Amino acid sequence: METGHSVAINVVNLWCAPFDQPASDGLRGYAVTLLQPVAGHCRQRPIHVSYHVSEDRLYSAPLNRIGDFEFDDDVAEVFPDMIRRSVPGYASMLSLIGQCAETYAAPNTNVYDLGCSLGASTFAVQQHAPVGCHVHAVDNSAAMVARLRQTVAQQHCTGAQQHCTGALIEVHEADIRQTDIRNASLVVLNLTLQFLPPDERDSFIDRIADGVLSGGAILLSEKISFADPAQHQLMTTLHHDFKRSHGYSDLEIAQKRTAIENRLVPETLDTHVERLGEAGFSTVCPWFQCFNFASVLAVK
Ligand code: GEK
Repeated sequence: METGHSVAINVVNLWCAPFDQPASDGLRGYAVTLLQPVAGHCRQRPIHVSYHVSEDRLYSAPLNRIGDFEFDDDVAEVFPDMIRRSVPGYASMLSLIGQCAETYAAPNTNVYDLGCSLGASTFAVQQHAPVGCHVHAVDNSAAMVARLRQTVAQQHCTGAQQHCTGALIEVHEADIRQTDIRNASLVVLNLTLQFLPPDERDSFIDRIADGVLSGGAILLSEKISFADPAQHQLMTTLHHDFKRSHGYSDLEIAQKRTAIENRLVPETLDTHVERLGEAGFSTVCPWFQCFNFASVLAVK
């Protein structure tokens, strides 16, 4: 892969494909190729935005005190590298989000990407969403939102900058629990529900379901737990092996685990499927699982 501003990788790959060579500033680089919709036909004209993302070394040195994991500036800086090396199947999840947007995102409706981080899912949606569809990217991390706003501005695809003829992206710094969901053809929760307190999840999903149009969908990806202790242990071991094979040391894995255990509370796949059914989604279909990560498509 060449370095520079015109590396032709698409928006799904961009979160997964670091440059092979370090950039001139010594940081590992990511090529960001955004595909500008042209006159309603998405994916016709690639535009290129480049920026650099540091390698995730946040837990590589021994820490005296391991605080709770926060989506702060340090995390936002390394986030694409962190998620690529931590979530098995992340690229597949993004790819299906794009495909679902093609199927479900409708003109004159809203699509919500709740817990958007740096916008990987947002851009996967936007590439496939039709003209007249509003893509709302919501996150309560100021560090994530600031970076995403910058990327969106470079892409010239906000409502304020009318160069874009496809789906418009609106970025909101907000708590997803306070976000009004209405006229939604698609809601994406890609690895976000797991960060809400478990006792708030039922009512949160109920509220989303109320805002989804008939025939609309929710796409939920989560880290999952297993009711069977042997299965849970096996999948946890394989997940840690995955992280090790992507360059994390045992110390990094252990310290990150301590930091995140109070913040990320996984539930079983059955719990998610039942909750979505009870919220009023008529077809609830797990479509993907890779070790202890799974994704469910639910259609209203
Ligand atoms: C992706 N979807 O790349 N309100 C708003 N945002 C929240 C809240 C909340 N209550 N709680 C957590 N977040 C992305 C990846 S990351 C997943 C999502 C991960 C946000 C939080 O700030 C973070 O940006 C995101 O949810 C979770 O497709 O780090 O494992």
